[in-house]
Amino acid sequence: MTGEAAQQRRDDAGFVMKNILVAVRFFLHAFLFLVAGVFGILKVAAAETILIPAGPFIMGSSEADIQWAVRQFHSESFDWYRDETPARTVTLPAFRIDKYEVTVGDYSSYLAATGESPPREFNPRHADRPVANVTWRRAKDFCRWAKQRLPTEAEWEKAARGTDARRYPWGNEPDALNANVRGMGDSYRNTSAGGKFPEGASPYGLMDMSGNVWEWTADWYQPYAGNEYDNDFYGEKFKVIKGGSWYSNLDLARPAVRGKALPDQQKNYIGFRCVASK
Ligand SMILES: [Ca+2]
Ligand SMILES: [Ca+2]
Repeated sequence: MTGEAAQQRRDDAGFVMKNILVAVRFFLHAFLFLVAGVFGILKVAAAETILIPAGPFIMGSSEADIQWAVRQFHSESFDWYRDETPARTVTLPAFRIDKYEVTVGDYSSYLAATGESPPREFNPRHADRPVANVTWRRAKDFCRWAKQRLPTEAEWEKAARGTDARRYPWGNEPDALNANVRGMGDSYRNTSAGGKFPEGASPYGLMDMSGNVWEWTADWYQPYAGNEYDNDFYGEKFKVIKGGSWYSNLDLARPAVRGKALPDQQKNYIGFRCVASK
């Protein structure tokens, strides 16, 4: 073999080797991309949910409950609480509800997948904090994309209070250290990452049902069956929001409270979580 032929063969071998490496690298990248994509989808599709069993619970506030609230929070008027009455038994089929409020990270995945524009003040670096500044429609669209839906007011309240008519997710006492509410006593001036208040968990183990962000429900602000209170705000104008926020006091963080917001409102204290029928 001449020196030239040997050189040619080495060059050929090098060429083949280089092509194999390029192909391997290509397939490796394709594989990693696929894995990342699958996990990205799974991460959202598999947001941690909790089963709420079928059965009755007590929804709303009794006269004794609102008398307690007026005394406890030195409120000027019983009228603030009339829409929560009467307390009554509501029976629901089983459903699954998100353990946490929908986060900025969850919403980033949604934006990447759909090409929707981000809500106001959206900061992807706060991935584990609840997303806020979303209209009711946007919240609804997110839940549909995640193959879920917004909770009804009744579903939300049962998930928050359980079946024993307690005033808060954790019990009856208004403990300011169990939720991210107004002020820095709980260490957070604004929203906090989901699950920072394990002592404030609901009987089913849901996090941040009191405080952090108010949460959109599917329902219009309508009078409860048996509610005699004359209220101009009832009707198909406001959607009910639940749980109070980092901007609310502990009175508003009671799960029986019926907050209300216009469906197109975007507030830095309103977010949401999703449910699915069992
Ligand atoms: Ca706070
Ligand atoms: Ca909340």
